Amino acid sequence: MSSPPQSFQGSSPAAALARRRSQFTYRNLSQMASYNTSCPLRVVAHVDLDCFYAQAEMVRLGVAEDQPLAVQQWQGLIAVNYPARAFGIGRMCTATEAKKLCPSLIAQHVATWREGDDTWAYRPDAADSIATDKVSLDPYRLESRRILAVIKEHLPAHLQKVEKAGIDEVFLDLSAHVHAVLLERFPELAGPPPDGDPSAQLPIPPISALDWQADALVDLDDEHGEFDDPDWDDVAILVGSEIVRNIRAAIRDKLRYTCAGGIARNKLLSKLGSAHKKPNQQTVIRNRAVRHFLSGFKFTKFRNLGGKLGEQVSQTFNTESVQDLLAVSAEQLKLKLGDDTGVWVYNTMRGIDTSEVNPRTQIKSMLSAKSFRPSISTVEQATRWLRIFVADIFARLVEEGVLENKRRPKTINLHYRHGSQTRSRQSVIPQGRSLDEETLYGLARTLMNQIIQEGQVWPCSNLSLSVGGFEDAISGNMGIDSFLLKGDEAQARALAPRARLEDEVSGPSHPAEKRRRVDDGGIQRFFTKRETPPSLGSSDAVAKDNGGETLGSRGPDAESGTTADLNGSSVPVPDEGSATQANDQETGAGVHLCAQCGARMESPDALQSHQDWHFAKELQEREERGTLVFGNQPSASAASPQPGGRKPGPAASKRPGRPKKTERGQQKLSFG
Ligand code: TTP
Ligand code: CA
Ligand code: CA
Repeated sequence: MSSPPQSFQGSSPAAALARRRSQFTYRNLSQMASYNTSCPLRVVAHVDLDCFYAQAEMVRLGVAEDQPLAVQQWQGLIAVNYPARAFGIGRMCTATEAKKLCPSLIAQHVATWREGDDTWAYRPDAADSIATDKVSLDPYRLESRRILAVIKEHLPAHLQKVEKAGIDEVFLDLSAHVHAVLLERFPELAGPPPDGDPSAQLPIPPISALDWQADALVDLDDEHGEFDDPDWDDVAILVGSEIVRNIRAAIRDKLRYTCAGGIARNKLLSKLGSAHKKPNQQTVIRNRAVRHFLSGFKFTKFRNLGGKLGEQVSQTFNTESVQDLLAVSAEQLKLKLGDDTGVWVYNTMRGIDTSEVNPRTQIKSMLSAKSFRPSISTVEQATRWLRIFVADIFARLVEEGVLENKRRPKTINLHYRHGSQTRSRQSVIPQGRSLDEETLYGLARTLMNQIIQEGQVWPCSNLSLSVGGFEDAISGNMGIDSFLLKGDEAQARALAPRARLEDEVSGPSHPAEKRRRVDDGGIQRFFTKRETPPSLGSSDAVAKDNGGETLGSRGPDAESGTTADLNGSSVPVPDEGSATQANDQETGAGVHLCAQCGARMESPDALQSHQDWHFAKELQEREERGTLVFGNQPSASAASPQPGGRKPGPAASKRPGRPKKTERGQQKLSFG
């Protein structure tokens, strides 16, 4: 931090005279230190690992960097490294096709759980064992954790704000860190404002050119030129990009992973930035380049506009282009989309995003699941899978410190899918003695027996077991966010996860279970993050019982980011009745398009795996939305959002033209 500012060159006295004050104020500068999300000098970065699972396998196997490698799941590929991409291999290929394109390709199958084994393993026959194996993503979860640790190590402990936004990506709010660096490098900023007036403008930066090193710089808007003197926002973002470059180098040196970075003034832009140049590069989007950068995009590529909301906006205005939407006035947007959504879309098209980077470190819940293709039809089969789920979850609980009684879950939940119906049962995990695998298994069996006793449950197409409501076993506290709420709100916050789980119970109720409806205007609104875009439609945000079917909303109870089940058969596909849109468009050539991101898949299975992945990711996003509560505006919209692009289950996909049922409240729950 104390190194001289080599990246800056001195400004000519003439230029300095020409513009004596910065356009930013002392107040703006101090807003950086408090992570003010409207601060015009804010610096946010997004870091995303290159071809993550593929790199994890390369590191594990110690293969050369130029060796083509892909990660296989059953017959499909779920990650492809860049040397393999050069052969035209992508996620849409089958393993066989990929080998044809590149005979030297290493196609490494993911690790799997298998009945009878008490741990996951890399097995040579896994690809042919879809009926007996379940994918384990533990190896990637562990690597993800190591990478996160390196990132945190390389940021000052008291000036870091890190949000794990997925298994291979983080957002960093670097504002306070950059603020500290600025004060150190430019002592003229450290003094009090003239006359103590915080609205006074800062002196201009004593430099005329910035050295961006190897960063990709996005071109500037028309009215700006590269020779315009830099202002403090440019300097701040440059310091941010130095920090990101150092973090990337540390990840590379310590763990041998490469990643891409995006540095900009908010999450929306930094995420677009990291995707701009891959692999192993970082892109800077200066404030003066935002308009130009965004104008070339389809808005459906933006965070939160990839799913249902984006689709609705593009249908309403008959375009997907940012450029077109820029011509639409705020008034028109509000008229067509409602006030909140209209304003949100208006701002988003202009690169304005005041959503917070939310540090989340503690796991809230864990999920282990499998979709059966073909379905299973006996208690014995189901019980065997329960064993595997329990082993999977218990291993993760051990990592969470359950043996040392550091943290433990309070509830266990079993979801069961038969045709278009989902049933679920939950129970409380008895406290007071140490939790072991047999206890968990016993509870899971009891839940399963309750479901089976209802009759008409076979065949079963999906089973998923989750534990949630984690508590710190020592203090029993509810987490820092509870303390930031007052009275009733905190109470609601504490009760809500349970209320929602109960609400999911469908089918004839177990006599002991009291159904509880969560009122949209009450508890749910505290589950909304400020950043959540307003959504469309009615205000019923609760997954609703539908004559024996649930809507498949799992509530915010799936382990996020680090979930074991971000793919294929290990993730529950949503209920047929829950889909609000057709996600699988079969084209004439037998190509299957993912309606959510446009990816082309060559087989229904590949599409299924891909969409299961979207689904798991959305569960994770829902968890994010569901767990952050401080100081947020009440907005019922995303209280329990339904994943936007969820694919109907296999049964539904055989009937592509079938209209999907839309339940009250669903419309507004669905956006990417
Ligand atoms: P991504 O970050 O989307 O992709 P990637 O890291 O493989 O490649 P890139 O260099 O373009 O960032 O996803 C992270 C991991 O999530 C990926 O390595 C594997 C998994 N994944 C799936 O299992 N299925 C999917 O459909 C996608 C998109 C990702
Ligand atoms: Ca990635
Ligand atoms: Ca990613």
